[in-house]
Amino acid sequence: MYIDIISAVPDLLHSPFEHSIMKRAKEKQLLTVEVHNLRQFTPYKQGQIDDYQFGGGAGMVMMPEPLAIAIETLQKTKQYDEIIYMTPDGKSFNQKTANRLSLYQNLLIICGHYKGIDERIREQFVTMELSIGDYVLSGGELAAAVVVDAIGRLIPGVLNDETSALFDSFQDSMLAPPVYTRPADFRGSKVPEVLLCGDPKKIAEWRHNESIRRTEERRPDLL
Ligand code: 6GU
Repeated sequence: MYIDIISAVPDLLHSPFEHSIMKRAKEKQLLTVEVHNLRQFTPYKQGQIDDYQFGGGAGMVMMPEPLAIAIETLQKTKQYDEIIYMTPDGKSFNQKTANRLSLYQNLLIICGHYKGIDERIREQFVTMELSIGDYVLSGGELAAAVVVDAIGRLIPGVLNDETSALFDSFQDSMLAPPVYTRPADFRGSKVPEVLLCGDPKKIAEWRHNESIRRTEERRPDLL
């Protein structure tokens, strides 16, 4: 999969994909993330990309021309399955959307800043608008990193044990069960006996029940 990201603050997106699972996805050439500096596309002097909003009011708005040029330039080499704008007024991103997006070939993600981007870019280019929760971030970059990470690990072949994403929280609308590692006795607190019994059926049953219990307790809205 190829994910292009347009950002006014590309430095914010340099580290997130260089570690752990995202690093492996890149090494295996299953996911290529390219971050594009919006300023490189502006036709205005001194790299201007934002301006005061018509009608007055505090805060700058990202101008349409640099964004349109950036999008059109990238579209010359790729046909995007979705052009996604990261915005707090977008649709709430969840595991179901991550699953769907992980099946695509080319995605373009636009990160907004300041008061957001000119509405005409949303009308003319954007095909999907995503928010990562009901709070406001200074820009779309951290939200884009969240979305790319959630999608990236779902691309077939990225996770070592291909089944492991199947047991993630939310993958079947349930939270994951508790997990334990060595030592079996940590300062007097012991690992549940069943996990040491060696019977895969019993262990699977225990995990399933713990998932239900945890979901009822913490996220009854999911059930
Ligand atoms: Cl996608 N962008 C910004 N700026 N704030 C957010 C968000 C996105 N999702 C939640 N808050």
